[in-house]
Amino acid sequence: MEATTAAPKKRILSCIQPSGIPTLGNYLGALKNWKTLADEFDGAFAVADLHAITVRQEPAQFRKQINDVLALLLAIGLDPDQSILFIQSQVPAHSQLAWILNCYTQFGEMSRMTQFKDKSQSHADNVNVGLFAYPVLMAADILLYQADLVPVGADQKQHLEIARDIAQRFNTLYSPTFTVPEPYIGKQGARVMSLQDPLKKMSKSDPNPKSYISVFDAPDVISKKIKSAVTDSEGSVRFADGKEGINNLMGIYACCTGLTNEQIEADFAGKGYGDFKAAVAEAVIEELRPIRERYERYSNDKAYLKEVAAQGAERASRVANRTLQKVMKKIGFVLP
Ligand code: ATP
Ligand code: LTN
Repeated sequence: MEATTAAPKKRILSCIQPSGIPTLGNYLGALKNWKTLADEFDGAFAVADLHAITVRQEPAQFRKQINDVLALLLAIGLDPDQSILFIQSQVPAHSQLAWILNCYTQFGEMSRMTQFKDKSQSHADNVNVGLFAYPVLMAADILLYQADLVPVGADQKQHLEIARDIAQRFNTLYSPTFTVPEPYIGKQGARVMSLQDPLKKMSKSDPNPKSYISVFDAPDVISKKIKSAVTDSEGSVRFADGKEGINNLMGIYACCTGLTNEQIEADFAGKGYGDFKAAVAEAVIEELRPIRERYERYSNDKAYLKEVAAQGAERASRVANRTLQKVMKKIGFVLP
């Protein structure tokens, strides 16, 4: 019989910051796809806790958020035996490579990052060097694993571009060392907007909790928040300019049910916003129910979370240290 050698799967890597409780926006826009990606590719997924300290975190709360996000990765169906699931700070190579790459990154190129400009305005009292160097740490995350693909939302495109530039620069200066990562553009990731100001994206760091749905919100809380979502005075469920509140709810509904805008418009022709909002709430509750139930199981099992993190850190370190050693050798460090 003819031997068949399957091409190795491409490596895909993504991370999420434990900077708050993830929202329906994080879920529909990013996390929901990760399970599918983990089945198709060789996946590595991390809780980017080092990134999260670029803004001040309260220690007890921070510890809880890190565990919660790890529990959430399990709850969305990621399998720690299939993918590498880890906590970034438990793999020291991230900090080590980030320092090295800082020395191969120009002040000028970092100064052009729009997220830095935005965040230094919204956290004007704490414009720290970490906030400035954040994209270099992200480049280290990606390059350590020789990731071929990185699924990112529009807000992270510029950071991925820098990771590519840094990789190419290092490869040219020494010899091929890093895989140059490509953005992974999956099927149209939903961009979920704030329920209170549909011109702004739904964000877990929004001071008004009515503006977002957390993936762990109980059903009655979800219903209340959707009921009080800002709409318009027209009263008809259709997708159109100037109807951003309704457009957003239609987008959420479409993501949860798989219906198209045309089908939604037909289903709700002649019905009011009350009926529509009740249907959206029901769809969101059903979409999040299994995630929340599994999350509750995992988040209460601290011993299991610890074990998953330890196993993930070990597997991640093996890959990451290999790259780090290569880099250090090329630069001329004396290795132990
Ligand atoms: P913050 O709200 O604290 O600025 P964030 O909610 O944007 O953070 P991140 O951890 O930076 O959260 O993002 C994780 C992933 O979720 C990213 O891939 C990002 O593109 C995606 N994402 C975040 N908010 C939304 C949203 N409202 N709609 C769709 N995708 C989103
Ligand atoms: N900066 C990203 C989170 C992040 C990331 C990464 C994403 C940190 N390291 C590596 C992809 C690859 C964010 O805020 N969404």
